[in-house]
Amino acid sequence: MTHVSPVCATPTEIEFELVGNLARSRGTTVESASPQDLYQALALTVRDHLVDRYIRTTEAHYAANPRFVYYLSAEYLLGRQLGQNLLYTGTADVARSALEALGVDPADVAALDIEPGLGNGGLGRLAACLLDALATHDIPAVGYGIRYDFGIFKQAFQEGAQHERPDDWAYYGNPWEFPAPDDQQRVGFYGSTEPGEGGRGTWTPGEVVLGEPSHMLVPGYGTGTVNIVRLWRARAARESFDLSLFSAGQYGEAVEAIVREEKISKVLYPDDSTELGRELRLKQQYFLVACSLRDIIRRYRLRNDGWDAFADKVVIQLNDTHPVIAIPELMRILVDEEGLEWSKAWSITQRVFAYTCHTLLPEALETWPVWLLRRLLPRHLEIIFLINHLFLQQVERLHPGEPERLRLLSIIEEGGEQRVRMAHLAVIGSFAVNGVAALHSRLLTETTLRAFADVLPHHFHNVTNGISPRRFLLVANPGLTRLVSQRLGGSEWLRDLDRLAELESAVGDPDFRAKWQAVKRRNRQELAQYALTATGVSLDPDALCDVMIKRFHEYKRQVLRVLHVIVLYHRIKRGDLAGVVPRSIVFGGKAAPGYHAAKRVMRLANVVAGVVNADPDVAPYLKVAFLPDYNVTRAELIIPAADLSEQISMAGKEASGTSNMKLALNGALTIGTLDGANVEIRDRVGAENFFLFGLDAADAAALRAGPYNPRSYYEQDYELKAAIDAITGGPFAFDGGDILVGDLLGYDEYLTLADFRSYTDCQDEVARVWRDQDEWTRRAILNVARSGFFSSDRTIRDYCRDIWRAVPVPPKEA
Ligand code: 26W
Repeated sequence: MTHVSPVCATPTEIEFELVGNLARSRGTTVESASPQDLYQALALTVRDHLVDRYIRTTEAHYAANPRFVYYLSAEYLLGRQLGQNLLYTGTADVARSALEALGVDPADVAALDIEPGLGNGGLGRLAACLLDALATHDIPAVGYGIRYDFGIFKQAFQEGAQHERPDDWAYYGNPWEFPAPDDQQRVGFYGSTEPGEGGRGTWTPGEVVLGEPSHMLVPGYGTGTVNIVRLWRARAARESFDLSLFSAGQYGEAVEAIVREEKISKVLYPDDSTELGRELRLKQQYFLVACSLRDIIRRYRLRNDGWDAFADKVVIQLNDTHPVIAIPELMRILVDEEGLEWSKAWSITQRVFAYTCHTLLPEALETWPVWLLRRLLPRHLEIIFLINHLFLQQVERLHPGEPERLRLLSIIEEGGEQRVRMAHLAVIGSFAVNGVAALHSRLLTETTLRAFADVLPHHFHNVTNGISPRRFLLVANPGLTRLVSQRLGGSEWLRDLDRLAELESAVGDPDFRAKWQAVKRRNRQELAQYALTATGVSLDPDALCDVMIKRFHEYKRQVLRVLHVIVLYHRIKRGDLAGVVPRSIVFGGKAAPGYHAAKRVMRLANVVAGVVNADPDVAPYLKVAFLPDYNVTRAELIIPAADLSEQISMAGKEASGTSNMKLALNGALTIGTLDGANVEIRDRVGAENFFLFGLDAADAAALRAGPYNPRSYYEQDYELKAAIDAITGGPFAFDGGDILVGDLLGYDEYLTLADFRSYTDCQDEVARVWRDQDEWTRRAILNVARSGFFSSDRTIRDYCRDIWRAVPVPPKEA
């Protein structure tokens, strides 16, 4: 393993570079620089320290002509870049001193750093954590994505209801980005096809849009490797501006084509796990795929000829179904444009793609209407039909006379409007399919993709998700990072997270536990300060910090969390304090703008927060802070302060979860169901250090399948009844509360009421353990010590070994 020593820059050198960048790129001086000037100049200064490494990385890659991993993802949540890049280049301390010497508060500059919010939630942040680990382990890799002008909306609350504002994240420019207009691509849409021989065809698109790339640097930690993430932005061709219309005074019409074409990368779809099926979304997907495949081929051709080596030099990981149209696109390029035989092209294609599924929810499995594909991508539809036909023929030969099997496997969903099932296309067109946690991978083969597990048993893998310890410890939690480094002697553990196991011996050390508690308390204090300015809620830094941060979705059951908060409120009001400890309840998360049921839960959480926080009787015991606009930056503030991690989805619904890992690695104990990666977290940290409650996936599925009567739980549980009644008629009534309660009592799709008692009793156990701070701290330390497995480095090792067959190519030392 190479280890790169931090660059030898002194405060004076950094100051010199900064002042130089202020002059050359901003045309100003320290005296007259605006805060934005200082931020941009500092960003360029830090960036300069990565560029040498990037160039050396590309040289090493060129020389080795290695197998490359290409990660195709419609979403990336990279988080802020400044703090990370200062730490990765070892310039954090010198930069701070340099700014101070110039009379500038480093915090003011850091606060201006942008967060590219180019994703919705777990899937997007996972992509960023994987890129970080790829670079850290010197794996030749490029991430491909879309450079949305507007990222995930900014969230604010008005009377407790979510309001969405556009996120023009790069309004003042993005200093971390390198444009590469020379690598522009042309992407066709619509038009018509002509049939040819042997499965070949010719497509004449009716519209052509340009894709212009830029890239951001993805540095590895403790190594010289710097990879890139290449993001595509749609640009209209010059001819799209109609000068004659303009001259005739028809200004709007003159730019109509430009607006239409550039719309493709205008905005991220803010829908998490709900299928929308809009034409623009499919356009985005094909735009990403067409540009990226062309770029991959361009890169391949820099060192290789012909197609024989393609599948050895290229592996393309499809991040969920969003980029799956890449499969027919590669077939189209190989067969129609390159003139390869269908079977040869198919064998290359199948050896190039691998597919990760991130969900179990049926409504999140993308399907596209056949009519829409026929209109937008007519040639791709023909290819999909041919792929399907040949595949079903093969199945028919192996299992003759089983039409039901064919119906289940077919890429085309029949009955009603014909639709293309993108997950089926993904499985058939790739050499490996993986789920994102052990339970999820098993359930995929037993339920969602069961028919395929029968015919393609060797296709299926599990690769449990992981998180970057650099982002979520080094950057987010400097206090804990320092403490661990002191104990372990140096910071090498940040590249080898299994070494956290050495903390086990510290559990019995009262001095270490005291330091641990002091770090937590300081982090809670910082969170409290932020919560006060952002929401006006004052949190007690000594109270149990009880955190639920994730997208709002019914299956995640934020409503269960709120019901328990109401229970606590009622207990405190009636003086029943036996099971009560002071708690700060923290929520963070966005709901898809059109997802009304999730928005009602959000509204309820805010209504409860308002009542609870205004009541002096409960103030010593309970505060509720719903921090608006949850994003990576906010996560970095909340997670280090957390003591309790709420992972309470209905078992069998959460594919993996990753906030569960982030929180455990920051010393929070989990209260959770046996869902997603919770199962593996509990296996590793030990059942005695995990608060387990609720139905497991099998029991939940069985209960859901039979007659289920949520009302009986309501009628038989006094505290549950009181909590729900307080929403319909009591202090927590709000516009929409009746619908929420009606849903719960009438159908309760996610078995909230069935799990309520078990959850509430488990929370009593949480309170009991919290009273014994030494015991709590022991358990927290053990959670951290035993969570090394959840590093994205391990995830990358698994992918490299089981799926990608990729090996490190370290650059030469500087
Ligand atoms: C078609 C609309 C749509 C949009 C987003 C469908 C599906 C999605 C994603 C698959 C949703 C997502 O982010 N899934 C999450 O992926 C994480 C990373 O693997 C997991 O940890 C979460 O459990 C899973 O919900």
